[in-house]
Amino acid sequence: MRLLHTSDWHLGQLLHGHDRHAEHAAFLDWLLAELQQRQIDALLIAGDIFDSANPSAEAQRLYYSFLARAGRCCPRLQIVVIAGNHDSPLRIDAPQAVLQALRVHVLGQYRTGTTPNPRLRVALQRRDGSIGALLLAIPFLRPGDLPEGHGGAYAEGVAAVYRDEVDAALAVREPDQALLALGHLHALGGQVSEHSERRLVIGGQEAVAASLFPEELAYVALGHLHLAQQIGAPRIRYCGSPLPLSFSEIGYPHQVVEFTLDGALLASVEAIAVPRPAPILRVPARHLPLADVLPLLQALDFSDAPVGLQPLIEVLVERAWGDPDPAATIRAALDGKPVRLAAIKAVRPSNSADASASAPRLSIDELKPTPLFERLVREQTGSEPPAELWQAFGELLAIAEHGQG
Ligand SMILES: [Mn+2]
Repeated sequence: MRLLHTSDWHLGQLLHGHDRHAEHAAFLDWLLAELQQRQIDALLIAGDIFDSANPSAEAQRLYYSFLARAGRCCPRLQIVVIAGNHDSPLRIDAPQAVLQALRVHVLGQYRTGTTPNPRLRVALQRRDGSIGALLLAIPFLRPGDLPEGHGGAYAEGVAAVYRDEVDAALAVREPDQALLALGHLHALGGQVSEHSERRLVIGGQEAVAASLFPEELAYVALGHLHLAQQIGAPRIRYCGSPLPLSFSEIGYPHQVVEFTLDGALLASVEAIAVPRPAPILRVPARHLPLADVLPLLQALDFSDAPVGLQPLIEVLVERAWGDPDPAATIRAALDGKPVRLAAIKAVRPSNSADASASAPRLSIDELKPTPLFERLVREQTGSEPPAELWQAFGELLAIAEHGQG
């Protein structure tokens, strides 16, 4: 059997206000062609289909038209979708009855109190129609989904659910069937991306140990971390997001993962690089003074790309103490170029005398709203906050500390 593992599409995502629709559409076209050419039997989608619990109509249209086209182009393909932490579990589940006809199995909500839950065990068919694998598809577990009795500890509750479900699946699978898992969680030891994955739980430990996945699981298809990586063993894997979802991810090898089964065993694993539909780059690669950045921007030479596929650019610039805001100059340098300016990141020059003089280490006393505010305004404008700003700040502070009115 040939299976394909993907996750973290984040359809509907905006990157600093720029929509990713055309990039997502290009990815899904590419994915369809791969499914067809490689004669994939099952596509596993490990959560974060959408970027938000309330995705735009356009994002939903992309998703449903992909499922419909996959059903037409690959008449034997089975698709299993679980909800991630960005998805609305109920929204993922809602079209279940209709999608069944397309051989698409959706699992949005984990129903509390039903462990082990037969609904989570999806039988995947071989080409001859026999059952070749039993897939345990466990959507992202919210703290409220977890069974009681773990003292409210999130990671332990998740581990208990997985243990029970794996045990139940082991009890019913036939010896020639592979046991697989599809999940959306943070595995201990996984490398997280800056400014990307939203934390699963606020406070407390959210990462679960990979020892959760016993040897009997031939492959564990995970979603949540955007960097493709294996956790401990080649059979336990994050396939990563197919597109960079922040500038911190532009150096990643974005991919989907094909794996094959020989009976109950994992036979091969192959990472397939996803072509990047639009260039995403930092200019320059590290912060430089504005005078050095401008010629680099002026030298950027991109041929015209269709709307929505133009390069996304983050400009890195040094801004010394008292320098004016460089944004207008940077925008002017890019004016007329076929690029999308996503962000300008300015930092103080690291080696200048004024950096150390103007940025002394914060003392504990300064970690209070008022001195922090004063310091921020001084850093950004080079002068003391004017009276009207103090007035507005005071009103906000009063509301924050004592509530409205
Ligand atoms: Mn994600």
